[in-house]
Amino acid sequence: MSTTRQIPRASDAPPATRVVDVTLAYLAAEGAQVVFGVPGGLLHHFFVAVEQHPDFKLIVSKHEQGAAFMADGYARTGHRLAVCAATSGPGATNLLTGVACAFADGIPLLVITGQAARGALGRGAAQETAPEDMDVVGMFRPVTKYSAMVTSAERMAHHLRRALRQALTGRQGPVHLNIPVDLWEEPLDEHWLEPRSYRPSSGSFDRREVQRATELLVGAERPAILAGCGVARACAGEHLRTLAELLPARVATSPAAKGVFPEDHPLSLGVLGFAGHRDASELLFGDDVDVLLTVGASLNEPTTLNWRKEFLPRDALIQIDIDPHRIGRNYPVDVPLCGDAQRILVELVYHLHRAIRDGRAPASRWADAPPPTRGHARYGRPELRQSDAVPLTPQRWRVDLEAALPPDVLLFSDIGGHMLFNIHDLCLREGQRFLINFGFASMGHGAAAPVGAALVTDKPVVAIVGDACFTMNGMELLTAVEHELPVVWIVENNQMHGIIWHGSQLVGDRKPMLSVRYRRPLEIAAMARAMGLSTWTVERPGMIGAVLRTALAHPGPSLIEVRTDPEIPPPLGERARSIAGFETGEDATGASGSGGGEDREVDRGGDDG
Ligand SMILES: Cc1ncc(C[n+]2csc(CCOP(=O)(O)OP(=O)(O)O)c2C)c(N)n1
Ligand SMILES: [Mg+2]
Repeated sequence: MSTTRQIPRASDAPPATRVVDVTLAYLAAEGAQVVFGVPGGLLHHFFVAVEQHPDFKLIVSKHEQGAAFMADGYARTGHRLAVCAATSGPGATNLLTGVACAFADGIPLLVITGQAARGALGRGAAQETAPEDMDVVGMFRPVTKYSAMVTSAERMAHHLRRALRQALTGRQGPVHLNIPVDLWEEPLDEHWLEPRSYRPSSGSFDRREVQRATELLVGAERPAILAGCGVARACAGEHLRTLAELLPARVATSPAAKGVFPEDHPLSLGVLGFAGHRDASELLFGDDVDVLLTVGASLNEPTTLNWRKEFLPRDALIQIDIDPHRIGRNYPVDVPLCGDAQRILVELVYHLHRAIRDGRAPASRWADAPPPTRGHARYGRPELRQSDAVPLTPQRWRVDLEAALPPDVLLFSDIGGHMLFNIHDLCLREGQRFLINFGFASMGHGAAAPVGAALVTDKPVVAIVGDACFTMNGMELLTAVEHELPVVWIVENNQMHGIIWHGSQLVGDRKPMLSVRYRRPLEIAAMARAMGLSTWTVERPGMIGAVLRTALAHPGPSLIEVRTDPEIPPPLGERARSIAGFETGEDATGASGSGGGEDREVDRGGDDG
């Protein structure tokens, strides 16, 4: 293994002899050559170096939160590290929500913030956030895997390696380095660069436990699988499918992992939990399943509907997770498998093939059982899916949309009632991906994150966003216009915070919260046109398919405003029941013996479903 490789640089780049050059060389070695951020005096040298480097691209967002969301979209889509950067003080604090989202979902980001010069710290320097005062390093600590201030040029490479190792090893996540402004141009000679010289590629697992899991799965008559986001993070969708088909086992996904198993597959039960499907809950909360395998699913409240104890199978629970803190966290496990989902699934499939070759046919009896429901009958309120009413029902335009979504689409969803309709009323097929910040559930992610995604993929990027989410980070559409990025935003305009309006009628005193309905109509398409996007407005059934195809064929970004009936409630019922459970202090786990709220406070591991 080489530890003395020279820093790679383009022939016309300045020699890598300063702190800033070494930093960029480490980022290049990790394949992170796009930096998202908003410049400012205390991080000036870094931004200048990024802009002038021929191999890097600087994307200046409209708000630092947008930069963090874009970096998140870039990392989620490209399965690699992404970088966001902001000046000290307000720039850094504006990043916080976006970084927290990445932390909750296990997305690897390097967050770089500026700091006053070392000699000026504590003396009232402009925007200083020294450890003894506003302490920006402390602010980032609870939302990152590592947060540190670098105090000398000699320590820079050490901190970079440590931060990158943390960000990209085990359960991934954001890390933060705070750099005093006088450090960037200091001389530094650094030769240690190859990622494999400072971090392992991926976690291992216990082979004996894999063999036990194989035995249980081969012997199961009613095996089932719950797939979570860990499957997408580990690029293990294909391996999951192979395993499910070999057994065969019926498969549900968590809400956030929608689509990691094709939802039109004969073994698919759809989504379990919040806004999920009846087939999934009847099977996984019923008493039929004898062996249940969970893969990269955190078994959080939305998926298990407040940790219902009926989730436990009759004979054995096998849990695969890269994060040891989640194994057995909410349900007692019979076979714990800690490690990378893809590697473990490869190993399981290998052992299964051997068992079959040795004459042991899997005992699964699903082939003789009635298949899971198909077509409109799978969904709640099928009559609204086929409705020709104007204003449009949220279900009907999604039925039309589904038929026009490209087979390799990256479909982002923002947070709100529209997210629940997306989870419930769309059927995602092989090759289509669903991306959502479900762990922290911050509004506005769907407006900004697709910009980062479009910079790292050639696949079509479509985002479904609510009108209130659009008003949070919609200015980032300008960033897409400036860089001519081909994202199609579909804004579902119901003229209000729909999930709050409908939710308020299900909890507490059940009175609708009037303030969340707009006092004056929001003209989304007009706002987007003013920003330079091509726009369309959809108000009738049967329109969205042709409009989407036109928008996708159009160069640069575009926006489709869909005007829907605000009175149709999203599938919120289960969530309302969960909240009611919290209010009465009810403990639904019956397994862990501790309340969900307390659990989540102690465990900083985040929840990406
Ligand atoms: C930053 C942030 N603030 C508040 C919330 C709580 N919240 C969740 S969804 C929502 C309203 C979403 O409205 P809209 O985007 O119009 O979607 P709709 O529910 O109407 O489909 C609110 C206020 C949140 N998740 N994130
Ligand atoms: Mg709305």
